[in-house]
Amino acid sequence: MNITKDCILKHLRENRDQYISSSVFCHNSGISRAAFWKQIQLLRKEGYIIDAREHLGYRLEEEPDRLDKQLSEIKNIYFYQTLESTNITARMLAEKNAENFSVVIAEEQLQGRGRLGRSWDSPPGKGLWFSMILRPHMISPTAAAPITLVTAVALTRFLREFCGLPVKVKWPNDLLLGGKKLGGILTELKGEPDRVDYIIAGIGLNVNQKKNDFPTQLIPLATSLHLESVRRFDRTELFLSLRHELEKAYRLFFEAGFSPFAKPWKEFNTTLGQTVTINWPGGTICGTALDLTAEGALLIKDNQGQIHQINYGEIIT
Ligand code: BT5
Repeated sequence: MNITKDCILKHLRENRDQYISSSVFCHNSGISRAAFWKQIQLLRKEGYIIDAREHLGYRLEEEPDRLDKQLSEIKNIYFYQTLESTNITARMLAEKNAENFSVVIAEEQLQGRGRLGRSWDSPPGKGLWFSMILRPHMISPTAAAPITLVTAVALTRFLREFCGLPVKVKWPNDLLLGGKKLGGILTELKGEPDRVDYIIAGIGLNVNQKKNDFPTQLIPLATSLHLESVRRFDRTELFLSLRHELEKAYRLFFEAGFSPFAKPWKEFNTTLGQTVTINWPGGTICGTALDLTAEGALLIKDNQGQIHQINYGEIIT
């Protein structure tokens, strides 16, 4: 605990609408100007926006958004400040028999992962980065394959209904808003050929980022709920609602299969009807995305008129 920093923060908070004089504060508290300045820098590093004006002093403009620490008191929620990747920690916990529907959430990921070795930008205080552990009873990996689409439907439906935003899904794992990437899903599975041991459903959702919070190369590609709505979202509340919706969707999927999700997926998707190039385990295929089967496979009609059923893969154009 840093008492000097906490005292400065308290003083800034108590005088939120005005500038505080560093010389008066230093005189009253007996700390040096250099120490004061160092603590201001530390607070800024933690995400506090503090304006400094010559002759006026310092004013607190914005506090960092933090996930509520009380999350860690909720059963089956594993809350961390910083992790390499919530999917990695979830897998470790799954190996140690963590319960079905346990969730690992981190304020920040240092090596957030996308698919195929790509990375996922996961700064603190801006988004939701979490992974749910699923332990379906007696289901084969093939039957579990549409879990990414189920996740996309549950997230999209919730964001549409409760945030009023026209979120869309791009096969198989992208959430789009205003044509840019709002979120992504990374599903990993451990099992035998005939039986799933556990599934890790990793979800990354951009929530309160402003444009310049994204790395330069992502600015033209990525968006957040805030950027598309000008609202700021309470990430703790959003996370708890999403967790509830996801759990409900997974229960239905493991009970009834993919068919209840096919209709909403078709309603939300941007893929059907498009000419696409897809990399899949059978190679690369160009054609038109015709339909989604009741089992969640994508039907592609290639340029020779042959129809292919694709369960896994990725659209490259
Ligand atoms: C994904 O991969 O979209 C899956 C992302 C899953 C992230 C979650 S966070 C919690 C859990 N723990 C993890 O370690 N991961 C999961 P993919 O389709 O491969 O997309 C990756 C590409 O998206 C990158 O190559 C970038 O171009 C772009 N990207 C990276 N970070 C982004 C962000 N924050 N917002 C939008 N696009 C991003």
